[in-house]
Amino acid sequence: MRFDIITLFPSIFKGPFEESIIKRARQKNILEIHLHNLRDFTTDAHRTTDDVPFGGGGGMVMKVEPVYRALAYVKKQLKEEAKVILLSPQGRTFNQNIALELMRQKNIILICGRYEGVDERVRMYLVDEEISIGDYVLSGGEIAAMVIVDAVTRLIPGVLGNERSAKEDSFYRGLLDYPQYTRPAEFMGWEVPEVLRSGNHQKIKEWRTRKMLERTLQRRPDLLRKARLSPEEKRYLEEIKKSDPKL
Ligand code: 9D3
Repeated sequence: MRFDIITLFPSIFKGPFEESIIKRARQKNILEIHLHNLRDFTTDAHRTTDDVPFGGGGGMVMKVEPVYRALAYVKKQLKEEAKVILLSPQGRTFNQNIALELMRQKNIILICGRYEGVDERVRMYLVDEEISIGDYVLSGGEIAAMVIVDAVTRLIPGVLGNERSAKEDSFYRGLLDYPQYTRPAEFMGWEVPEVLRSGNHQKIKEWRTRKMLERTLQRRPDLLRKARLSPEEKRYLEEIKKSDPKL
């Protein structure tokens, strides 16, 4: 899978993309990331990427021509079609389902907005879809682009080791994780639940399932309404609700 990222600040990406899972995926050639400086696609002496808004008002607007030229440059390097995504506060809110959808693409071009906004013609004529990562104000699309690259990369087959498949991720099921512990079994008098040390794998599995449901019910009941539960899980959930009338 190949990502091309069009940004005014390519160096923001260098640290995060040279560590851990993304680094390994790039080394294994499962993932290719190409950074493009939008300023390199300007044609004027001042290398201008923004301008004042038509109609007046405050703030600057990202110009359409450099984005057009950057896209043309990237697309001529690709053998197949690319999905062009603009990161912007007006986009569809990113989630795990969108990550799964994007995983199916061979090429994704991410355009990172800056300034107070992007010339509307970028959206109208150059972009396939617009994505936001949530309802808070960022300084630009760069961190949002990193979020998308990270979430999508971990879904590509072969990126995560065998020990931990993407399918095990709790969000894949739409539920929160159960509590986890590691050694020592007791620290400062704080003990690991007995069941986890019992060696009874049937009991452990049931405990984890119950905790997963209990936590999701307490913290994210919205997720539970959407999750598909087995008859057994539904029974556990009813028991949890009965045992705590507040839930
Ligand atoms: C919605 C805020 N706008 C009010 C006039 C101004 C504005 C603030 C910040 C316009 C653009 C930005 C830069 N943000 C992004 O480019 C962005 C973003 C975000 O701010 N929040 C969540 N996801 C994203 S994706 C790109």
